[in-house]
Amino acid sequence: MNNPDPLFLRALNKNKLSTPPIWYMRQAGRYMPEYRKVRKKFKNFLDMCKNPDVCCELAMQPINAFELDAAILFSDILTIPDAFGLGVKFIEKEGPVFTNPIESTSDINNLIPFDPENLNYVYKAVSNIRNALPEDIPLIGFSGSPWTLAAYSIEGKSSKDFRKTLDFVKANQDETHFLLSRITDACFLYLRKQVQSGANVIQIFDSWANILNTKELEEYSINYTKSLISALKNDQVTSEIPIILFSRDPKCNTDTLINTSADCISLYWGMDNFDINLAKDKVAIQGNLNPRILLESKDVIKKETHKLLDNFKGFPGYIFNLGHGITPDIDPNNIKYLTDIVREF
Ligand code: 1CP
Repeated sequence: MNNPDPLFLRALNKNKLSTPPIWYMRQAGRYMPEYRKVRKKFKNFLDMCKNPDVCCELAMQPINAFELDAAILFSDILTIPDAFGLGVKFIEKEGPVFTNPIESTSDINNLIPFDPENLNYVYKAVSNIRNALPEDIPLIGFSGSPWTLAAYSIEGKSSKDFRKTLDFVKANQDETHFLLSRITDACFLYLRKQVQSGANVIQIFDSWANILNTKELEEYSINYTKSLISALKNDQVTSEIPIILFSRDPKCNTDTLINTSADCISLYWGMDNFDINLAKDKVAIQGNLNPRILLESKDVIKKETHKLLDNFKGFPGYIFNLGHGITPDIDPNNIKYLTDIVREF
């Protein structure tokens, strides 16, 4: 990318801007009719992710529809567990289901080595999307956090409380640490390859940080996210790439998130315990409109969005986004409306 100064990268560098850059978590997805049209052609969601041309088309859909300031790779965080041989399938209305989840300590000890080449389809999608994008629109590559990937791998599916995972972790602490370090190494190699293929920014999704108490969060999640970020910051290929950390409603204070050395913290909605004054000049901030607001009237959307923008006004390095992903029930016209009112503010 030759343009020195895309708005999104300026915000990630903690510059004060009159208009924030805008992108949305799950900006490509089921709420878009053009997505559903492509999705119909594939029975298994992961088969669609394994087609780099289709991933490129899907990543471009929200850019073309809403002229957003950043694109995100179209893929999924569960590509890594799939590459570890855990057999990830997506079942309609149920979500991801693993055919070989981690059920015992021997499953951890017998895990096959992670080969980043098994995910060549992802790197090809990255380079296709980078080639399709205008030069001044950065591309975000991503992975799950080690903790979130371990939680899915042990639970074997999604869950409200990940009870099975938490029981397993308590009973097998050393092996869990071994698993987390294996996944951390895999995330590093995977993200490095994404950057080599054209990703300009990295986002790490710790979507299940919320199920851990403060002590567990530090021990099983933050520690490994920190090592992943440190490995990326110390590698020649990735050292200059801004890193965004999304941690879903974590039970920790602001400094704990800042001390991960992420360049930007992506806030879950309603994270009122996060102190933006402490974050100022240390990290950029992304977020955090409650996506449910987008099911309300235009008046409510405008009122809540203005409230949020007032709150972050003048913050050096503010990126407009939602507090979590766009859900399938959201009307794309409201995404257009939201984008317009943020730019007009
Ligand atoms: O059938 C379908 O059409 C599948 C719907 C879908 C889509 C569009 C899934 C299944 N994943 C995705 C794409 C996706 N996932 C992207 C790229 C698209 C974009 O953002 O524009 C990204 C970045 C993700 C990341 C992802 N996958 C996360 C982290 C973000 C978050 O929402 O917290 C997580 C947790 C997943 C797992 C996942 N993927 C899909 C489902 C149904 C789930 C399980 C969610 C759960 O446990 O409740």
